Amino acid sequence: MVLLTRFLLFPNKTTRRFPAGNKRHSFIDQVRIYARGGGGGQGHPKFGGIGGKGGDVYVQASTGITLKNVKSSKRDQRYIAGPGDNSKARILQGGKGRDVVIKVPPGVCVTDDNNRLLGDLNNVGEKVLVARGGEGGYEKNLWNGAKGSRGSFKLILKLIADVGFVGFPNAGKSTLLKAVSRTEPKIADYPFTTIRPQVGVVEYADKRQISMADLPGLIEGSHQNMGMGHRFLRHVERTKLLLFVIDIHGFQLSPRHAYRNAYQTINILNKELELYKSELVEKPAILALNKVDVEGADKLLQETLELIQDKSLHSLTEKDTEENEEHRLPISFEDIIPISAKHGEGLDRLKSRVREVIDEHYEKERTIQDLEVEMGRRKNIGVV
Ligand SMILES: Nc1nc2c(ncn2[C@@H]2O[C@H](COP(=O)(O)OP(=O)(O)OP(=O)(O)O)[C@@H](O)[C@H]2O)c(=O)[nH]1
Ligand SMILES: [Mg+2]
Repeated sequence: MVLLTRFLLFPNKTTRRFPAGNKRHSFIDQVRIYARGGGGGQGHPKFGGIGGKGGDVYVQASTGITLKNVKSSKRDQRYIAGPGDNSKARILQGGKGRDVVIKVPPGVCVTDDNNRLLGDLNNVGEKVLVARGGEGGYEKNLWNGAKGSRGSFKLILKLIADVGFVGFPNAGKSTLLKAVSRTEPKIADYPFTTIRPQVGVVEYADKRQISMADLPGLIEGSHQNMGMGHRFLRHVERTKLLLFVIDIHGFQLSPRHAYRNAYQTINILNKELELYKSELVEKPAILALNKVDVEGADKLLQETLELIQDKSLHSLTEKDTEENEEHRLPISFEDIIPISAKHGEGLDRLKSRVREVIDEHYEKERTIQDLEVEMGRRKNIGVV
């Protein structure tokens, strides 16, 4: 979809095509696997011996690994644990079958084929059981070891970063990441330059670090997976703060598409996030209005700020105003900051506000968690 759009939109700019061949797809954020627990060993009816349990298959978060490693380490992606040992006259209790542990990077969530979540592996060492080994043979199962459980599973990587950039293509997200961190993302004057998420780390004077994820541009219909929207939207799920990066001059995907002013792009992004997952609009958010250095920005800035402040005026896209109204859960921005990512204007303020908002939010979360723990403890005391 994205590929096609770019070819149609920029037929003449062949010199800066995407990287050749597989390189474009080298970022793998989803792998499908098949896992089967080992069968239980046979029991020994004569001596009452019990067969060993079959091995289990786990997925575990580890360091120094990517989903690409997982994908390339095994062509068929079938993970089968070892069978339990049969009970023998000399060793009545059969040994347990060999476990298989599939190592994945932190940030992976594991679902079954029906997209039911089995586990979120956010921290190194956490693991989830995907296929259980069968029971060993004993009297109740007539000494026959049971088969292990089996199934197909998806390992889906959701980026973990403190801040996620949300914006239309060409808004200046990558330029911003480059300006505030040491990352060197690709920047160009055409939409969909960023085709995979990239995380940069912003370091403050006191060495505090905050990670920021530059995400590919979203478009109208991203929530329905237009332009691979789901692949990109899911990466904002785990961020603590959304940073809307908006081109104050608006956006037009191509001459065939409608022009959207800055205010409209904010509303469309709001809607896309909400329709993808309504919890997303409850995340703390900051609005950065970019490209204030370009001529005409002052007037546009003033107009946009007025529109944002005048909540009764929802001048959305004419075509789907009703739909938007129906779904709208407006994001309330913690702050609105005019910036020029290219020339560094407003970036110090942006950086310090990002930090403050994260800290405020984190403090709040911790207090609630502390309270819950505290209450849990009290409850326990009551019960005991
Ligand atoms: N004048 C001006 N140009 C900017 C500013 N920020 C970004 N640009 C330009 O806008 C164009 C797009 O910038 P990118 O950083 O690639 O935009 P992006 O949001 O990452 O775009 P995608 O990756 O396609 O989603 C580039 O030509 C940048 O140089 C700014 O503050 N002022
Ligand atoms: Mg980009």
